[in-house]
Amino acid sequence: MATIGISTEQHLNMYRDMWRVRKFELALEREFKRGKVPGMLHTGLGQEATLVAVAHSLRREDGIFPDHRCHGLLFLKGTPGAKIMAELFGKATGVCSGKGGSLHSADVTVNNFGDNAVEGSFMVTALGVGLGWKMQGKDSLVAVMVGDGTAGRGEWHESLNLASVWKLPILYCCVNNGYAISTPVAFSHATGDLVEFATAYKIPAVQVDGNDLLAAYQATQEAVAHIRAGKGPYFIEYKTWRWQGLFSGEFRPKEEVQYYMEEHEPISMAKAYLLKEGIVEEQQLEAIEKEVENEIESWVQFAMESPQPDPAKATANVYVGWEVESWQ
Ligand SMILES: Cc1ncc(C[n+]2csc(CCOP(=O)(O)OP(=O)(O)O)c2C)c(N)n1
Ligand SMILES: [Mg+2]
Repeated sequence: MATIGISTEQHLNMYRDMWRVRKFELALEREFKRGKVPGMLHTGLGQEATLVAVAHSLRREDGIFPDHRCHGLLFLKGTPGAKIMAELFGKATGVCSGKGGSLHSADVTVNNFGDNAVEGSFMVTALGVGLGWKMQGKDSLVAVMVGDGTAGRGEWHESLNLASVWKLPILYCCVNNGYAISTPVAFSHATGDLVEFATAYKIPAVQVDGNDLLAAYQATQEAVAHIRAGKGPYFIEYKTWRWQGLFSGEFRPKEEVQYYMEEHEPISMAKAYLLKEGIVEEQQLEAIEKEVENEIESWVQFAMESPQPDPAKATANVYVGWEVESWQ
């Protein structure tokens, strides 16, 4: 049985990928607390439906600029998951030889152009990629993953403006999880509905429930079709919620926490839909969850057993003109 033009296989693939993102982040958080993952950790927990909707709407040759909650998107884009896990562990087998970590991992083989610790800065870099591809006549697009907090940055506005003027193939994926660190969206922006910024710059824009997998997927599909037809950029505001604060401790009202973690939790919502529509049996979904558990733990195992990077290669691939080694 298929709904909104989605085959049963596609439903199951998306469901599986939501679990992959969830279990990847849970395993990472566990190992972070054990001191195995260096640096800071921001997870995409709670935002799985948005990440999967975007990943399943892109082709391998499309570009991504992932933000700090997009570990899941890094492997859903095509980089082997074990190499992403190893990268976050800072190991030599990581996709950037352990030098990129969470915030600077890139993989040009799948057109993942990497994150940047300066929020919003890659929004202008994305203009360059989009302009280049447009000039070359490619029908690829570049997806930019940005949080709500980034809407206060100058680059946000410069990027939306020029993308609109030049009709660039950019998909703005605004992940509005309600807070930047602990500041509610409406406290720091002129509007709490960030689509309004895009509309002001004459970019087609929609707001969608980012915890509702099918709603998010359908909106992303429409956006992608618009961009591939050469009509210029598109902006989607995915309304979602992150499980994690930026630091330990809960600052949000307990009713809100309960709502998003129990009643409006993306994986339970997807599961309820699949069962209600009779698309799959419950045992099939349970089997998927178990398979994913094993897959993710094998990535953790790989990362644990991998060697630390060679200090002699610390500067390789970091500065132009210095020793160059292959990333692969
Ligand atoms: C220019 C800049 N200012 C501040 C920071 C520190 N910082 C890291 S994450 C973050 C909050 C970002 O909020 P949002 O974009 O809503 O993303 P979320 O963490 O909620 O997913 C801030 C302020 C930064 N990385 N870059
Ligand atoms: Mg936010």
